[in-house]
Amino acid sequence: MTVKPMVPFALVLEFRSGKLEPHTSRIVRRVSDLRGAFADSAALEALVKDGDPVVYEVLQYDVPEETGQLICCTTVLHSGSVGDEYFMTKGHYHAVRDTAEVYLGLSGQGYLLLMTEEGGISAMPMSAGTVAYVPPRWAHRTVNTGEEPFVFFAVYPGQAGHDYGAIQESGFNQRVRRGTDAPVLR
Ligand code: PAN
Ligand code: ZN
Repeated sequence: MTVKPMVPFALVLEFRSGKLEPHTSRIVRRVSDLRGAFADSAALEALVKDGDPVVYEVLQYDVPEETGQLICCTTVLHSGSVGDEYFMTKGHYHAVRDTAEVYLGLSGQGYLLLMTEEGGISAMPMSAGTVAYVPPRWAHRTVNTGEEPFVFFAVYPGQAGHDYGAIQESGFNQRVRRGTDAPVLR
């Protein structure tokens, strides 16, 4: 069997907006796509009725989903909240658990929440210039705690895949809420 070699390529990443050109896929997640993720489901349904705003977008340059490849993408997580809980991503484990990921903060601010199936727990604040390492086996979710979009770039192994089901069933072991003067992490 002959493997067709890939051609090198360069992409243009706009740090402030997270615009990645070219990209081959764009995922848009609205409040209605995050049913079950936020504690206040009545507040969520009210937002869905009131226009179902976009919570985040992911721009990705797809390469073959196989060992040896690296996938590059940006996430633009908008500012907002459902009840007193800040807008956040669905969160996932990688389907192939032994795969890591690197996040690079580009603009805005937020938190990266992490947990393991054995009850491990971690949270790190992120802003422009933060390089966060997600080790293999750690589920990860980001939260926008600022008034501007929270934008970050990510690189992860081609074979990783995404397992959303485990988080949908068990939930995440941390939440970030709007406090009187600062975000409250619990
Ligand atoms: C990121 C995430 C992205 C959206 O690219 O996929 O921020 O979050 P969800 O996938 O949890 O909806 C990543 O971690 N990729 O592996
Ligand atoms: Zn990931």
